[in-house]
Amino acid sequence: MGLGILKDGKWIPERDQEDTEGKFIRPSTTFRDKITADGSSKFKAEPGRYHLYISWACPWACRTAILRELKGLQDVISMSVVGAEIKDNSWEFTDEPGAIPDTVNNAQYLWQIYLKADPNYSGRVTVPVLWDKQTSTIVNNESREIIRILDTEFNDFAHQDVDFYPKHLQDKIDETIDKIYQPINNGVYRAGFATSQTAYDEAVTELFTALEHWEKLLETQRYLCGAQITEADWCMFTTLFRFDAVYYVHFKCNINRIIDYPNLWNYLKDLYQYPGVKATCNLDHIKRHYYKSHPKVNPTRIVPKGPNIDFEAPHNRDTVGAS
Ligand SMILES: N[C@@H](CCC(=O)N[C@@H](CS)C(=O)NCC(=O)O)C(=O)O
Repeated sequence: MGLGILKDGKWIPERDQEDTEGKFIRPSTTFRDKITADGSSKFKAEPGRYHLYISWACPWACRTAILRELKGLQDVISMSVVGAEIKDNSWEFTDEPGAIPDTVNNAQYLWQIYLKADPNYSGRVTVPVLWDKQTSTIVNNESREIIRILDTEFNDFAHQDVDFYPKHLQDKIDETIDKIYQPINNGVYRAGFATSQTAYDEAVTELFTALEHWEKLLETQRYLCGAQITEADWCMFTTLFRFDAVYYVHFKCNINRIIDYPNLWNYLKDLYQYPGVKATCNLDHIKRHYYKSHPKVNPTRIVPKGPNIDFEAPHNRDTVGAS
């Protein structure tokens, strides 16, 4: 059993690994439309029109759940949550704790949603998915674009004072999201899914070089782009939150743990304790997903008991960068 794929509208339970010389290459996503506040795209921001499909396990999907929560869009954009494990039919709607069934399309498997949007679809079936109930299609399945849509286009229906993409920091936020993507967000996957020593060595070295860089920077500023919390921090958060419980062991990212870096660890607790974030953090789904869904990486599919990590412990970040 491995990860499946849709080919010309047909579900194939096992796909060839996308790799070259043992390197994991993440293919780009295919639904890239935008929702706009003024309706200048075909998709106008309206309450009740859109639905978000996520997994609590997935760091990309959880970014979008965080933005939905923190912008106060829970009653504006509805949401389904798939079960933790990827099996022969990939992401599935189940009745396990934490999952939320698909009441919009009544699908059993996420690939059915992709086929509803495009009956001949070929490609990976990934979360997150932003769905338009009005035209019955997928608007977008790229987390970075979905968070931007939620952050900037739904302001008529969102908390008024919450903006993670403030005008004066926009270039810096985009640069930072770019900068952490390859070495950190995707870096843990490049290390974990590498099938050659060289590819693994390269990924893990880049990952820890990047972590050291941010560790140093966070000595003097509270957040990645300065004193203000932004989208870039939420992009970093979902990777750091999974790190010690999953990536350190399962993906062999074991040079250091996040709790070994004083600034990154306090920063992680700071973000976790931001009001609303906890509701999007489900370590049970996270651990079961990773350890049970990648039999090539963990053939016994045993889920480790630990580690115990106290994300509620006090942090020192309110004093950092205060002049
Ligand atoms: N670039 C995408 C990546 C999404 C992605 O790869 N999601 C993973 C879960 S962590 C997935 O659904 N994988 C299923 C598969 O590859 O078949 C994004 O940021 O939204």
